[in-house]
Amino acid sequence: MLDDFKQQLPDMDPHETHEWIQSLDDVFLREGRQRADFLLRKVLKRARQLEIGIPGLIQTRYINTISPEQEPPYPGDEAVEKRIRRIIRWNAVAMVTRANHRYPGLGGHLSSYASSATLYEVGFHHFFRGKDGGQAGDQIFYQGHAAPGMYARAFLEGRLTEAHLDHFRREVVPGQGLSSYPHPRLMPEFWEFPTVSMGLGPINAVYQARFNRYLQARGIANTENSRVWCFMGDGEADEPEALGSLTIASREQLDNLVFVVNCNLQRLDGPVRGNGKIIQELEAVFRGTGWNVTKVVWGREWDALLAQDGDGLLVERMNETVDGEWQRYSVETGAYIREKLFGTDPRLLKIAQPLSDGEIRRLRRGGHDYRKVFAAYDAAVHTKGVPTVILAKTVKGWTLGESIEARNVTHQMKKLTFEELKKFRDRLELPLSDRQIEDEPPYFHPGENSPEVEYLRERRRALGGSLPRRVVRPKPLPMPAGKTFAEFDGGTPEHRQVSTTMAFTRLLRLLLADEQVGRRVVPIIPDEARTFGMDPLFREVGIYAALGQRYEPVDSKLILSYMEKKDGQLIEEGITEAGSMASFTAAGTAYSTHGEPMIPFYCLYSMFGFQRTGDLLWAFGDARGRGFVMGATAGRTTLNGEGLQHEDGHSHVLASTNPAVVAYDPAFAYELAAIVRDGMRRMFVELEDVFYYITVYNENYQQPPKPEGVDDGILRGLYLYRPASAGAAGPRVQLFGSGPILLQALRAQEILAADFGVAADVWSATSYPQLRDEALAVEQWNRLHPGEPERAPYVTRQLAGREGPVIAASDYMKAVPDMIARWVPQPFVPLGTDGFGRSDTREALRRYFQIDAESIAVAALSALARLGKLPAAKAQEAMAKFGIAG
Ligand SMILES: Cc1ncc(C[n+]2csc(CCOP(=O)(O)OP(=O)(O)O)c2C)c(N)n1
Ligand SMILES: [Mg+2]
Repeated sequence: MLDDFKQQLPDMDPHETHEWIQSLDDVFLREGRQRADFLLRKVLKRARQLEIGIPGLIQTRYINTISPEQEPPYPGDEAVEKRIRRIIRWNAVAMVTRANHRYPGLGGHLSSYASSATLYEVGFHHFFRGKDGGQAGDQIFYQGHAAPGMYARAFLEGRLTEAHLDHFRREVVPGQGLSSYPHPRLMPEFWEFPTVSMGLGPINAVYQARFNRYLQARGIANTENSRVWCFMGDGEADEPEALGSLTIASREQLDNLVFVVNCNLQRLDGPVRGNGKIIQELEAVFRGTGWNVTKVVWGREWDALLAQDGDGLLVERMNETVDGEWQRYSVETGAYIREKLFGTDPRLLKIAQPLSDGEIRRLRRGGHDYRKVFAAYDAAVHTKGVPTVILAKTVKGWTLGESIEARNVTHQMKKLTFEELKKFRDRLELPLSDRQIEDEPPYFHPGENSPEVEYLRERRRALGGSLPRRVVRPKPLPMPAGKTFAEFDGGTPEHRQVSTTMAFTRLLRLLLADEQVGRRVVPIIPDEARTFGMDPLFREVGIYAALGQRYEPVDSKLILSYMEKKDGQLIEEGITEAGSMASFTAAGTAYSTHGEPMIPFYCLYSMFGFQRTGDLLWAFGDARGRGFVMGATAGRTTLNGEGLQHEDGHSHVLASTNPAVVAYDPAFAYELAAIVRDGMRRMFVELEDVFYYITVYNENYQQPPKPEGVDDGILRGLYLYRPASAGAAGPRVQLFGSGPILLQALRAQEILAADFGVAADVWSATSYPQLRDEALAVEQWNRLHPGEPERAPYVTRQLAGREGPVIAASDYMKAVPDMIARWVPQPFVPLGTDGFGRSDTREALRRYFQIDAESIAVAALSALARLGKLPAAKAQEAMAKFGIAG
């Protein structure tokens, strides 16, 4: 108890101390708790002014942080802005209602935007900077479910037509549809940041603000005039990603970041914190992590009431009233509110007395009062050294009428009835007749030359152009010098055994040193650099650190000491795959956000990529991010000692579900180099919106030299690496191997030849997903061209005329080689690592999963026996010889 006030200093003057405490006791006894509380807060405030260093309270009272006398004058034309808001509100509702009227089941949301319209409109009119004249402007993360409001605004501005609005959620016709939520993949000239998967907007926003600083510090882009605005829901704050990375923003002093939390007290099913107070809870979290917090709880109508609250009773009542009750007040009459909120004390009733029931009902919440919102934004953009969060209290479904406003079903409402529309129209004072809205609500546009449209356009012109808007200013990069990749083509000498992870690290170092593109390379590592042998980079390129290095590192005497610096190139994220993904996203989209292509290499434990942060990787694909994800320590048996939670045998299955991914599982350093080179070409020269997933392993072996003419096969996903020796007799098989398991296939080739007289051709399968994609495309072509000669997929052509069954072994699940099974003309036997991993030696694990050389040989013999090309006894003999149980 009271530990936070503990201190070990001796009391220099106990008498004086006693006097202070005595005075407090007196106040408490004579004047009560409220007065004591008031005085203490005053004293604490004075202490702050004197910079005594008392930490701030993490929770303040349930009132606006900015008091009325501190509010700046409102700079806009309030009447015109009000009409603009009303028109946008109407059209957002009209769009969703028409869509669901015509096509029941299309869906859409009315209430999220209805509660946040003012929050956005104040931003659009007075704060959000656009992208005209080649500027990056602000980066704005819109709440996904508020998208209808953004379309309605773009319509008023003349950027979208009625035809566009009438294709809300009907996107199959190219160029016409409007996507349900912010999806750059679907509307590449409109949306920039995918947000609708709750929590991803906030975490990506934090790292976006951080990456803006990185670009600035490294002299790549001037991002001083970019501010990141993140709009999120109060329910969204439940997601771990939403609040999990707040400390980085305060630690790195990201005053270029503003969060706006739309606290309508409701999520999808019901209240966010019915028994508590979400605003107070969030305030404590944000203040506790060092953010500047501005609460916008009450609209201006409350100011006069609070001004009379000399006893602090009203504030106390506000403090103790839980959110479930506030929500209730939103749907109740003024009389009810008078009785329940003010009726607890005659003094409170007296404060409310001059107000009619109607006026009590119309006491607005802060987030609906543009003056309060403006004051909060204005304070935020003038705050230095810390990020700001604005907690704005609103009503979900505000203005939509009694049956929707603040009801628990509000989130699910997809259309308004005729009666509701009439009331809505009246409330918005729009000149639409009953007849006009009878069938379905028309869109309302006041005309090209109306004061509303002119005002809105003028404001956007002054702030640098319309938003939301995504701009790509194509800037192809030159290819890295040929020598960067050539080194890997020679292989390593026999005594030099290296893993593909080591080869990759070498390649990354060469790329970083490359004159053409080196400075654009962004290595991103979640506290795993030493595991991957990348620690030399700490010194070579430095670790990005907003504050530089304020200490002498423990290893400063070593050549490769830990080096943080303000313009460091490597991003060492610490243990956060989600944060690393968010950095990867900011870097991988910098080509559009800032017009500066960056080449991120995100190096992670492959188990903790698609599995742990699959949704962020999905959003990366949506955002059209470009870059390399390097799944290190790959393979369920190659990473052998780490057991069930580390040994990855399925990331390639998960990766194959992301349409933007180009995935490879190379065996040799020269393959890796060819793949990275091609990735550079496709993403940064040809500007394709794809990203690469490449697995690299930690098994050391001699890296062979590159055979002639295999580049095409490496990239397509399969090539013949080592055919059976010329003139080999006996039955034949085809062995596929990927990653280090290719070495097992090669050893199986020797076993089969030496012990069983079977000739095996060995292929390197660098990418089953690539083979599959091509085959699917060919298959579709054949389906749609029934009159033309059938085409054969690459994999089928490669295997045409080859003899014997195909045994495909992988350190991944059988589902990975199985991706091509349909197009393999021969009998196909996938071998893989299905099931949970476990720890043991590599040899034991590979035997256990039946992907070692002996198991591959047995699989080959068994398949030959089934084909009648060998007696079954041969396979049984092999099983007995190798101790493989039946
Ligand atoms: C990861 C994820 N889970 C669930 C959903 C489904 N969902 C959409 S909106 C919503 C409620 C949003 O509530 P809140 O964040 O408070 O936003 P509001 O609409 O109230 O502004 C939910 C659960 C989602 N979009 N993303
Ligand atoms: Mg909400």
